[in-house]
Amino acid sequence: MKDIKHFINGSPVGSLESRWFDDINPANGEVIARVAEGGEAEIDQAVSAARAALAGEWGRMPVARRMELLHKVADGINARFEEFLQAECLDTGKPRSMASHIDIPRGAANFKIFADLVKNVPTESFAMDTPDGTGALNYAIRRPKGVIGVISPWNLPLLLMTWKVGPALACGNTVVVKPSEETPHTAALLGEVMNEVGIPKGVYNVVHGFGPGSAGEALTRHPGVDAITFTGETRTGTAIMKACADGIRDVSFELGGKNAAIVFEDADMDKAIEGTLRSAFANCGQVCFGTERVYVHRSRFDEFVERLRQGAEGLRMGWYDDPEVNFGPLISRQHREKVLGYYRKAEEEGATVITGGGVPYMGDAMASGAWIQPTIWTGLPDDSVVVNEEIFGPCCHVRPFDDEDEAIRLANDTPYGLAATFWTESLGRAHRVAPRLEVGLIWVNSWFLRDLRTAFGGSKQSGIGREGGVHGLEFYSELSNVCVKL
Ligand code: NAD
Ligand code: 6OD
Repeated sequence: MKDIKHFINGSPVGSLESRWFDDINPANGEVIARVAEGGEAEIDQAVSAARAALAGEWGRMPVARRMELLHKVADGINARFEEFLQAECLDTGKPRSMASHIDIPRGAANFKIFADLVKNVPTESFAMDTPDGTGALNYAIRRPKGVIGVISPWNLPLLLMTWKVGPALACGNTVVVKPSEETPHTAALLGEVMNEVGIPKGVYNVVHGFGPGSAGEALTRHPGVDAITFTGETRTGTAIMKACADGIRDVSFELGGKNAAIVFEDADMDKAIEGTLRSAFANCGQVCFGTERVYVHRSRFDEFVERLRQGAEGLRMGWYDDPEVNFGPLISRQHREKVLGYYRKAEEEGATVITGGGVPYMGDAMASGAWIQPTIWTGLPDDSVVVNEEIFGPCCHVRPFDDEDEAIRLANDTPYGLAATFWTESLGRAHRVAPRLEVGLIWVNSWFLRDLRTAFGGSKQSGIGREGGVHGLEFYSELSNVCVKL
């Protein structure tokens, strides 16, 4: 059995208290590795290493050299592309077609894009008058914030972890990463790449484990951590924010969503169907900005529901490396129990099940996996639990609307504010509707079309702050003003 260890100060480290947990392939329930569980002691070691690295070679490194090394990290991931791909697919069960187009290439790109960005971002300067007439010059400088704690989820493990590690290192910080307990593999592999390309020891550290009472909580409470960037559930974000109140440490949060799609009467229906199939069912519905509520103009409702049903029933489930497969399992049996609870709840609340609603037959080899059917409902009241709570599974509720104002009101009627997608062929409507949606990410006639230079994050209970492009620099660096009297 393979062991996955922590990565502290450039070396693999086993569990200090002999606590290990299983890494399970959700496609067949098999244990694929034994993972070291960290707690306060391992976090303390990792934070000490990260602080020492800040004060050492990394902290003194010329920016051009730092950026060169980060490019090498991206190249190092790409050089071991197949290994990262296998690791990600085994941890998550996700189809190879998805991981090879999104997870791994974007995971690598996060190092290059943010290195290039940081190198090219200007800071402000202001010449000012002084009473003695000589004047003064103000200019801003950016300094690293320090040791950044990175807590990441399991749905896009490498991508969402490097999405934080890339800009953190580009800004000159060091990191202690707590990857999701469900997907420890690629964070460990990245440690090997860091060593291969010559990133100094202690710059990138990984401690595996769980949240409360384990490595996650220990990281958020450690006084040597200057800020926490977290992607995960809104409830977890609340706990982390409380922990960070001690020491007034900054947080950046990308949290849950209950995202709406709107299909207007003038939509190109082929595109709307194709886009909604992806936004509701890609990655088995485990994408933070995925669609769980669909509002369709009444004149196109029946046509839309029928075509979406056909599309959902055409999805191909199976083992990740089958090129025909485009639908994997949920991340775990435990998560499947949660999602199936919502499937049952939908029926209790009076839903019409258009398709799915249960567990598929996958044959003996995958009988112990976390497989679930893609599911479409109609007919639920607006105040039902299923229409209001984030499920994070392959399911959506479709409801008709009669006019633009009603569609916008329904889309905004949620405590979340992460993403919305709408489909229209009217340019005027596109620009009229977009600013009225109370979310951080708006797609018109597309979904998951993401440029890493753009702002990413949610409003309301979907997050705090924006990462991506130059926006992440506000979190990953400290801006100081220098005033020079002339
Ligand atoms: P989660 O909140 O359960 O776990 C995320 C991470 O936090 C894991 O590493 C976990 O071990 C850790 N954690 C849990 N409790 C903790 C605590 N008290 N202190 C410190 N760390 C703790 O989320 P998940 O189940 O891994 O991911 C699914 C959720 O993530 C969904 O709600 C989804 O919407 C959200 N998500 C949001 C985005 C976004 O960009 N907004 C992206 C992906 C996923
Ligand atoms: O691709 C990205 O930039 C990104 N942040 C994706 C997030 C997906 C959430 O599940």
